[in-house]
Amino acid sequence: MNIPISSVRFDRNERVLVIGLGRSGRASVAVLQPRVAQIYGTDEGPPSALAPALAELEAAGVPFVAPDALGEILPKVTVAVLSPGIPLNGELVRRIQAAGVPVFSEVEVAYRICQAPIVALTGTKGKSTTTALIGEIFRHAGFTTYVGGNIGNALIAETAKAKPEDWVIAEVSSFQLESIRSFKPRISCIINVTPDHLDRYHSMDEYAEAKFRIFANQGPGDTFVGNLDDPIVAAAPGEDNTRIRARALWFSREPHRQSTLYMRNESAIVYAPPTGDPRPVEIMNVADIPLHGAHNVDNVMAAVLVGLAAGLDRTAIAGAVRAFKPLHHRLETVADQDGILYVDDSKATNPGAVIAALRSFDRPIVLIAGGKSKGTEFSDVGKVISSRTKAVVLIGEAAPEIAKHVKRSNIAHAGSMDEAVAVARSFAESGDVVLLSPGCASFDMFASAEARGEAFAAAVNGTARVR
Ligand code: UMA
Ligand code: ADP
Repeated sequence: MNIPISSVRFDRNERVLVIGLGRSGRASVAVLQPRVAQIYGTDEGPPSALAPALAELEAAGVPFVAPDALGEILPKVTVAVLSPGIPLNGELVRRIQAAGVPVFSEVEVAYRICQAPIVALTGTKGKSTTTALIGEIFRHAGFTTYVGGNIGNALIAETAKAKPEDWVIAEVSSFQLESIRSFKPRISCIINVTPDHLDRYHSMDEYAEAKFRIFANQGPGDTFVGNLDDPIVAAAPGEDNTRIRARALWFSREPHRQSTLYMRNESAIVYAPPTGDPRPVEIMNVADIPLHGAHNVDNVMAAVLVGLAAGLDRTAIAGAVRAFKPLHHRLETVADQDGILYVDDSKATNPGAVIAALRSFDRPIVLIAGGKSKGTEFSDVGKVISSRTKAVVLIGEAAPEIAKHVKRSNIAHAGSMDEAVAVARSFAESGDVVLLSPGCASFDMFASAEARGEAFAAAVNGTARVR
């Protein structure tokens, strides 16, 4: 079957196979079922884990086809929608492609059905914080705004609701970008590219290339916003400066000839308009940012520059930043007991995020780190742990590997979060911070990074949190 992929419109001509029945796949089924001629679902997960998804499909009258029975339906399928957690080069996807079925990521489909302009943001760390902040900025400026994607709620469910005059703010991961075709955000943004997911990518180059797909389809009417201080992002335009066809706007922590937005004297965020009156304009004071750490100034600058690129009012932008509430599990203070601050940074799932977290405190730190490694090196973070912590309590599979790179600091090991908190508490004194910033995935001990953060807060407070 040879279908011109640019013409797939997800209408009554399509018979769709949804691959993966987690959040992304189930949302795809719900949004596409009323639009297309036929929809099927498949998933490689064990039946026990799939029970809720199968019940949902059955109630909606959507057939589930086990991966080994796909041969029977593939000749009828015109397009497949892929969940981000399923690798593009895995056996299942290759079998579907070999049958002549084009495979699109859910984000591509979300784009094809979307009537509103899209802001798409990627990066290794800071995506959710910055995406949520951009959402608040557009809301403050008076737009009906839909926020979704890797942040948790599938993008397709949001783009399906948006009207042409609204905005959609999308957090996109490298996984989601791997199988886009025509996805073309009005504004794209890359905040940083540091080592992560090296259990899925062969090299940093391959990982960065997946992120760079965010601007691949953009043209002169679009804007790219990038972090000039990040060497990989700054190199995105390529040696001959032709890879980014959109208008490129940069932000940096120091004033720079190329920067449209920068920090002045570490105290103010300043806009240097790229067109019109070139006089710099102060947007806000750094002290008014309600988030810890220099990395969050990068996140704020990214969000502010996206707002400016969309032509939003400067006062509305600054007001939204000042009113922003930090997201859960990102340097979130969960208790202040006997002068010891307990901070949940469970979403720090790669070494770069731990470095950013350790640099955010000017008080002695007792760190809880470890979990399931994603194939990253721990030597750089080991040096920062050695210089900035008084003790580190290691948990999970990566504990021995991290321990190898820690010098000088006290090292302890724990088999559970309760034990880790008890040991950390024994090292801490009034004026210290006990920081959970794992630098690893959670899946060796917990169902998710969120569950790990909840376990930390419960161990600290002696009880589960009620939200
Ligand atoms: N499955 C297979 N084969 C596989 C892998 C998974 O059949 O090889 C099946 C599983 O049995 C399961 C389903 O696929 O039933 C899960 O799909 P999924 O892993 O894509 O997860 P979803 O629940 O659909 O959530 C996805 C994103 N997950 C991943 O990218 C791994 C969520 O990002 C996202 O919030 C959600 O869509 C809505 O957009 C999470 C994530 O960990 C937070 N992202 C990574 C990160 O932030 O580092 C990239
Ligand atoms: P993501 O969605 O990319 O995982 P989040 O906004 O959820 O990013 O933040 C997750 C963790 O990453 C935070 O708890 C913090 O430790 C770290 N972090 C956030 N922003 C940055 C940044 N700009 N640079 C480095 N680390 C960051």
